[in-house]
Amino acid sequence: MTGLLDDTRAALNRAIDVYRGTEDGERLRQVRTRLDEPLRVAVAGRIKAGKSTLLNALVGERLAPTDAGECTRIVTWYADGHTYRVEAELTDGDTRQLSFTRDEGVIDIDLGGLPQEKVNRLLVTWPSARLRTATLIDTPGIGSLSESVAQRTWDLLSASDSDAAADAPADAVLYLLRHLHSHDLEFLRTFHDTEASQPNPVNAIGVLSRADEIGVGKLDSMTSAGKIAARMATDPVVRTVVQTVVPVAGLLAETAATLTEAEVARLRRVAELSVAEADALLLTADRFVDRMPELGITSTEREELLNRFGMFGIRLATSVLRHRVASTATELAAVLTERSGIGDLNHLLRSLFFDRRDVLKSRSALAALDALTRAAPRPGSEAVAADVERIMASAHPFQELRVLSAIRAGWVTGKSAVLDDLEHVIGGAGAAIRQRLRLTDDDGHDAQRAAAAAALERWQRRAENPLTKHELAVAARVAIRSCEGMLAELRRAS
Ligand SMILES: Nc1nc2c(ncn2[C@@H]2O[C@H](COP(=O)(O)OP(=O)(O)OP(=O)(O)O)[C@@H](O)[C@H]2O)c(=O)[nH]1
Ligand SMILES: [Mg+2]
Repeated sequence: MTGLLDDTRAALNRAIDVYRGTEDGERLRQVRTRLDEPLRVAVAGRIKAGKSTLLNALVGERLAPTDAGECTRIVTWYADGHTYRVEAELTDGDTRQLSFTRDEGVIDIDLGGLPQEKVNRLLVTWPSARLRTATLIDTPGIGSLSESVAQRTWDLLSASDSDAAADAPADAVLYLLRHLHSHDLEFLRTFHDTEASQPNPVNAIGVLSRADEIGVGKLDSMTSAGKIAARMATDPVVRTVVQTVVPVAGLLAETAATLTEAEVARLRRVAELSVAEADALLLTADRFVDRMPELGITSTEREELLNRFGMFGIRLATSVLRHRVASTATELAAVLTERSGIGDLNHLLRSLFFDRRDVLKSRSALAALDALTRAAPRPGSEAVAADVERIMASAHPFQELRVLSAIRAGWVTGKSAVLDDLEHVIGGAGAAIRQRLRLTDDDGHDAQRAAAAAALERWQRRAENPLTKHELAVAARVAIRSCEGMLAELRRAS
């Protein structure tokens, strides 16, 4: 894996020489710096899909503004750093430091009179262990937005832009999809069409967002959401754009991460009611705000609870408190986190993005190089283009990603069990050996060795079988290399 990063760095160094003295040379140095920076993950989706809330849940702090405010319409980067700082990058190239306030953990950025359309992006630097693994990019919702805002979001997500080296797109994307919004599929389709030659699920995860609202906030909402997400994940269009779809109740996860004892005290009042009384009170949001004034929580406090938990969250939290499954804020937070689905998303982020950091980083850098050599050829740039082509064609991780795309695009066909095995072996469900071989944490070294050897034999047989279709045979050869790689890694570890 270090080999890949080293090769990429060497290609970048050559390109920096070739473009020395030009504006592009400076950009390339930025691309090189970026190789060593945290992965950049963008959160994208339609307006009000719950992007900012989910971002906050991932960081564990209420950094991104949700609901109102002009800042929700500006692309905002959240990066780890030593100091708390907010910087605006203006469309004319200038940067300006902005002031901000923090109230109950919520940060509020003051644009200082800057018109929102003059701001290219905001960069929020925030000391945070979570942001050390990945820089998170909050994007304005796509759909019913001004063209320029939508354009900026596209630029961010599309690596094929000729200015890619300058605009530095994200390395990976979380797409938020909402149930019953046909526009979401439209959105995915458009994205797919612009990159028709290279469908690319490899760096994207789909999130069925606001999952608690499915089934109108009933206590089994998350179960229904799980079934819907699983179904969405088999949709051919969805599969060409994202690796998988997970349901997440971002609001619940955000609130769990930032829960206060005062909030728990208020919820306890409801939990102390009889089941019948509580059920009647929690029938609708309006009832919850208006009924039972004797409860000792004001209607403003009730509205705040609604904003923080949603109806599902209030029902769940009060039921958990009543049954003494949890009694403190810490205990309740653990239950809410568990139920929100954020753990599953974190797990996917790790196996599909963070464990593959080097591949995704190299991929972004090579895409930038490729775009530059095409857009601005100059003496020596053909050699750079040749470097890029050689690395892309020969590096095994890229071959794996290509096979994964090809399976998802329907180019590689075969029995579904065979394709499923293939996807796993090449790392489609995670790059770790246990994930590739579908083993559990209990499976030790010997079990892994045996499974890898069995997989190698299986794929060798398929590759050599004259009845295997050409595309599958090509994919099988990549799978063989993956198996050999696993065996070599296991030998080194023993
Ligand atoms: N019930 C529920 N509400 C949510 C969830 N996530 C977000 N919301 C609410 O949906 C509204 C929009 O959430 P945001 O996080 O601002 O959504 P966004 O996609 O960032 O919106 P824009 O940036 O304006 O496009 C807010 O009122 C949130 O409280 C969720 O998981 N469950
Ligand atoms: Mg937002």
